[in-house]
Amino acid sequence: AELLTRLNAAFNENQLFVVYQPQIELASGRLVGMEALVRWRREDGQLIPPDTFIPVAERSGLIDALGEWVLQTACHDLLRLLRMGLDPGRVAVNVSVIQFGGATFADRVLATLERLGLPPQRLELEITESVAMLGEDVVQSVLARLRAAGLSVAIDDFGTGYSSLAYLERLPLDCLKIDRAFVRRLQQGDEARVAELITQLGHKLGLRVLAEGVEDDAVRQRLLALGCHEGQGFGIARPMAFEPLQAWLEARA
Ligand code: G
Ligand code: G
Ligand code: MN
Ligand code: NA
Repeated sequence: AELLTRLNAAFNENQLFVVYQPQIELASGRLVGMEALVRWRREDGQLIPPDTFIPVAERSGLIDALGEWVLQTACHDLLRLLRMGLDPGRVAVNVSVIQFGGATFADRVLATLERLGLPPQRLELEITESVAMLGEDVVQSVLARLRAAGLSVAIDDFGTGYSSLAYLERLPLDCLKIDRAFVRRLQQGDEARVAELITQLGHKLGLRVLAEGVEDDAVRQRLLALGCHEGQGFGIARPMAFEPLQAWLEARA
């Protein structure tokens, strides 16, 4: 409860900000997108990790406003970059299960894009398996509606949740994100079997496969050999605030 009070205050006092981590096509190195990640810096300078405060926001209902703010911020920042002549591809925004509960979620996402004049193809939503697992008609119809409008949908942290594979065929999806726990094993020169299996599963289902936690070039090469399409991680670029991201994009242009 104390954390929630502070989070509410932080939200109202603009102590939250969004950083962006580039996502590339592994074969070519071409930038295809960036993931928006929320950050909380307290007045004393300390960073609170989202793993700590997102669950609190989810339990309290603050996640609706917070998630909406992240989405708006991410779309605004993308538009600013495009107006500077910088093209980061799409922006991928994490969406919590709770946000899907609101019947107006899809409307508000589409209204935001329209108001900013951003093509829906510029936005990807990352949902976790637990969201997908709801498997409810609601989730399915929200995703279908957004995809019909041109958005893409990624399953985040794939392979770590309490998931059944059944929803993979039911839900309209575009991308599987291999959790970095499986990618880390490639780095240790260890078993590649789970990462390989997820990649093949993605191929079978006609989905893009994006690996998280690509920390060096050796891992990138191993993922490429497995047939994984895209990646993000410290070995490519760290999550960056707007100005460093702008500089990073300018240096590549
Ligand atoms: O950036 P970091 O690795 O610390 O993120 C930790 C977790 O927090 C990740 O699983 C990520 O999906 C989640 N997260 C980051 N930003 C957001 C956000 O804006 N909304 C939601 N729902 N989750 C987020
Ligand atoms: O949404 P998701 O749970 O995937 O959040 C991504 C998180 O992973 C971010 O908080 C980001 O800071 C972190 N991250 C990104 N790249 C790497 C990496 O290469 N290694 C590790 N250990 N963490 C990473
Ligand atoms: Mn994510
Ligand atoms: Na993840």
